[in-house]
Amino acid sequence: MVKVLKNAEIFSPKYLGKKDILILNDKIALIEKDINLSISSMDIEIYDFSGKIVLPGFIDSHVHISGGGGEGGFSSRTPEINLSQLIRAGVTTIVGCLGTDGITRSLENLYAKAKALEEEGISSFIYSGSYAVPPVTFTGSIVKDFILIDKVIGVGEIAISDHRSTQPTFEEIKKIVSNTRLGGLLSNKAGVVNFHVGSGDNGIDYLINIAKNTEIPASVMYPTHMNRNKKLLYQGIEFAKMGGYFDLTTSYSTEEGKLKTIEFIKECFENNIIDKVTLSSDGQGSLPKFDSSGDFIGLKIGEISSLFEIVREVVKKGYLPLEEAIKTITLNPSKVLKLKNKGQIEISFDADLVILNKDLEIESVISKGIFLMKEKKILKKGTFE
Ligand code: FWO
Ligand code: ZN
Repeated sequence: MVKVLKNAEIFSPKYLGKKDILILNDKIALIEKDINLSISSMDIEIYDFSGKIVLPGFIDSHVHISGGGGEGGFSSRTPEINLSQLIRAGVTTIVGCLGTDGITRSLENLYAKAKALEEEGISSFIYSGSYAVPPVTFTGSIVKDFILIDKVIGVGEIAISDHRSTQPTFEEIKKIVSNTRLGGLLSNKAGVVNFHVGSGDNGIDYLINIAKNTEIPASVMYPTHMNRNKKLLYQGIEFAKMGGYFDLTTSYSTEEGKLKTIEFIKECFENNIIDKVTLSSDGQGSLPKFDSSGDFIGLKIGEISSLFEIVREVVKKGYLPLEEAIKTITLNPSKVLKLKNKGQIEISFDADLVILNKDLEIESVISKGIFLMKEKKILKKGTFE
């Protein structure tokens, strides 16, 4: 299967100018001006993308693909994600996770959903564990999970500084981080702990302590929801300066929350640490609200569409140039998660591409060389959609 995408403005994320892209099966084979193949025996699909922008397919490192929620009782358990939601959001690679409810949500079910999404055409990975410590695992051991379960690339989302956590001790957290480090090395995978950071005063103190006082590199620890408040953002910037990455959640329950996230991304750029920042959607996760006495007052659901929505707003406001802003959902997560062949428009990389129109709206999506959406029309639906 051979495709030539012609005349698009390419952001790899680095701006490559207007070039053609040759796709052979599921890989990017050539990026050059005026690619002309005259092998008549082959049926070559040629697409003219003049006036369009091509980006690497988006990587969302924190999605409750098999559902989440539950903080408001059984009827507040959120539904699993559908393939078309992912496609419309331009997400071609996801990492699935469990959250608050690691009891009625099983790792086996998370794994099956990740396999289903892979069968339906995108690239999927999962975190072992859930909020709780000790973490739920497939095999009874974090290290074994990395070695035996191919899709396991990390452990998460492990909750700290949150009333819904198991109030883990520093020793317990050190054990999880060290086992994850070892598991990642032995299985030749990222080996990161995706930490759910709540609004508690201690923030990511544990992580900064581990990075400062043990042999474990900061890059093993990957805290998310770091845009929950200003104090956390500044801890994240401190952590990035120690070599760590940190993640901001794009789903929001209020307009003011959305604007805060956009301002925080600008602040990261101005602090010259945007290369250590990723965005993730928390799609299908719950966004619960509790009152001052800790009583549940309601919840909304995370939207995977917020991932690029936030990036688009940051660019439209002129806070970051497109090639810098899209790093947060392509190149940067591919580095944290050590996803070879993902996150860039490069020769021999997977042909995962998002095509935007001039107004930066997602028009077409290609995953592993296959069109899943063309001119806003979904070409591949989930089995039961
Ligand atoms: C965040 C996922 C939160 C689930 O703090 O952690 O609750 O298990 O589905 N969501 N608990 C949302 C904020 C970052 C806005 C989760 C949720
Ligand atoms: Zn979370």
